[in-house]
Amino acid sequence: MAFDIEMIKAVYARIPQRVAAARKAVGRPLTLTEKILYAHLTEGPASQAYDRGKSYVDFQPDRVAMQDATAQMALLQFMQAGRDQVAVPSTVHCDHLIQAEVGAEKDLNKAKEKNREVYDFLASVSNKYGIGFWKPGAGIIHQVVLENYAFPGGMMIGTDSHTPNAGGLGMIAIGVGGADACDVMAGLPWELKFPKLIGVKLTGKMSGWTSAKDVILKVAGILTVKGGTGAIVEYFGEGARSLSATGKGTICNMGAEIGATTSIFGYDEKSAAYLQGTGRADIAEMAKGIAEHLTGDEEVYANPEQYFDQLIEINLSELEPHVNGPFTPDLAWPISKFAAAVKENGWPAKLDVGLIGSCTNSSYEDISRAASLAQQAVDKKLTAKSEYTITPGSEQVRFTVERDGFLDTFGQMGGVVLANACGPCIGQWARHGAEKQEKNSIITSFNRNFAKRADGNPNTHAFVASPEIVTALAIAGDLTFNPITDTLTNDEGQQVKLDEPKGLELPTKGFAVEDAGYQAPAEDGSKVDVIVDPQSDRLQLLASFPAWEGTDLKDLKLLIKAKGKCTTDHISMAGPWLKYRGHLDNISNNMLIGAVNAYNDSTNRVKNQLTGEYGEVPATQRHYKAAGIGSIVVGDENYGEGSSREHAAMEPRFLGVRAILVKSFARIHETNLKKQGMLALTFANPADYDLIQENDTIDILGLTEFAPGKQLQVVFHHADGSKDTIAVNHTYNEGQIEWFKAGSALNLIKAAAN
Ligand code: MIC
Ligand code: SF4
Repeated sequence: MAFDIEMIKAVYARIPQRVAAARKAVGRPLTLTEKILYAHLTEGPASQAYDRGKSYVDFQPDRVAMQDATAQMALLQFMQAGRDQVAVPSTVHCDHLIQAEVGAEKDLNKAKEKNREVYDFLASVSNKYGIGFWKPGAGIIHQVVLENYAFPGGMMIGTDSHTPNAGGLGMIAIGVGGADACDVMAGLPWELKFPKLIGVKLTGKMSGWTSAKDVILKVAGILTVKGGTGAIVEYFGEGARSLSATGKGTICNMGAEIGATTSIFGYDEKSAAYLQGTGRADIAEMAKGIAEHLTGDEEVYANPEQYFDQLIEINLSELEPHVNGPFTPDLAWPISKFAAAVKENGWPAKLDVGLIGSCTNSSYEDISRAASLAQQAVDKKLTAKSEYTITPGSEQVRFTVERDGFLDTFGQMGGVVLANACGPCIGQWARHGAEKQEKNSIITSFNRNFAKRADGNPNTHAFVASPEIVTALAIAGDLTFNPITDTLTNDEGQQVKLDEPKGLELPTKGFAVEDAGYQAPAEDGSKVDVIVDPQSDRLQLLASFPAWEGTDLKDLKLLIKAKGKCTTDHISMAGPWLKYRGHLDNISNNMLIGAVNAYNDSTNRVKNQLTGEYGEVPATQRHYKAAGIGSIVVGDENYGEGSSREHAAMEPRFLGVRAILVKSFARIHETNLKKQGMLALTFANPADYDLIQENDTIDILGLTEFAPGKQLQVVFHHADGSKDTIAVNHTYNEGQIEWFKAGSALNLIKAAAN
């Protein structure tokens, strides 16, 4: 059903020739990343070598994947592109809109009721345009993709930042905004700046409490949330070959948290085993046939420092389990140092909830290892002190782990199985008492832990770890517990120790499922109607953004100068706002409500320069818009880190913000801004951030000569009559400048289709 074998055959026929041509063009041995990238050039075999970190290159991805919260906007755009069918195999996955409250079945039924309009819309658009549709309850996009669609040597884009999960199976899989997905589905090339390469050499072999998650928790600590920007991370070495395909998926998945474009492992025996285990022995066979091209050249791995821009080495035999957090995924603590950190920083040591699963960590291996600890809790008469939840990544995994008794074991420990969906990971968690905003701690096997993300409470200290560590800590109910060294007192007053977790990479009886939740599209979709009710508060057809007026931008107001971390969760919060992802006007009411105003350290309180009064950010901007006045947003480092949601770019565009001026951008967000016809600018001198004052009126000059590599000027007119003129940088190439001029990239596609 699910995978497109003809497409894969064509890719595998192409790879050997393309790799040979690339080796000639580049003139040296190749990394795996280079092989796959060169094999997916739109223009055919490589005739030249590209400059890493500099050249914009056009690629032809093999697949597109979209999750429901971003697919709505992607497909609303695609509907305007003037095409009958998608040009490459594409799928939609209903996973983000299911709220976790009491347990899988009830929550799923409630979600189907509440989101009916959106699900119907997505199902009918998919049906019309030839897109595979995974119903609510089928699972989380990245797990479903890994089980059904990912293949070694392929290239995929997905409208979710954790799309790189498929790198665990040797695919270049990159998170993008919906406008990028729209281009590829319309048959246009997909553009990316040729990435830099970070090599991670894994030596040794893991044992005991350590798991694949600890590799990425450690890497996040080394590289930080910015360190992977503009780079693809390639893992290799004997240690890499010893990890299961799903373990590799976990590492690639959370690579999104270091800002990496994507992460990848080469094809090996573990990939073959996983393909076979998931009903794709034919792909394993085909991959074997070109195996030498599905990994980096030997010379590269023998002398990696010559071929990678940066090299990290990790010895898996020495790697300790890690716990990262709170509030940021790169604050990495080896478990032996964590208890002291909890005490020194005054983080609540009492652990309220442990949550396992999510797209990051819900493989058969993860669940079986965590269940081995739950079983010990039962056997050793330990009553789990924290609440405990399990989010399976797909119906196939859920069905199989239920069959094999693991869900029962969790039940005996007091665990609650949630729907196969994102749930608590994205604020879809009706957590009891969260509204009281009490200081508390939770630990998850998810990937992100920004403030408010899970339950909306800014005082929830969220930590990230492997499912094994989450389970052990939930049993203890205490963050300062180290399962490797410490004992616990059981119900009979005895001191007991947890043994090392044990599990299986793949089910011995094979995977099983009754209804995986897939719906194939109509052969001929031309008769399918897509209905959007004009009265709907959840869906709204898009109107085109206006083209550039052809002049410099003068007399803009400062909407907000954001201070510190400003992720996409701060710019366009998820949780309660997810319901408006298909309605641009309504969702714009969350614009920047989480960003901290540098002038008063408050959120959602900015000065309205027309009235002199303080008000909420969206309302203030709507006031400027009504008055026909443009504005700018100023931000700090790594602005827009985190998610791929293009709402964070479309909302300001829709409400009349003209430019985002920051110290630096996260990749996906910068592209999203460009696609929507916004100006994404960076300070040539980051210290100029300090020159902007709250009452400034701002001009952006140089737009009539807007050109690649040429700075623009920004003038801040201060209230006292003085002014500062600064230079700002941008990364627009010629094509992207056309998007700006046309008002958006989509406006150009529409014009070409008419
Ligand atoms: C996330 O993990 O933040 C999300 C929700 O999956 C997002 C996508 C979204 O905002 O819809 C992501 O990571 O891209
Ligand atoms: Fe869903 Fe969380 Fe994974 Fe994003 S990170 S896809 S919200 S489970």
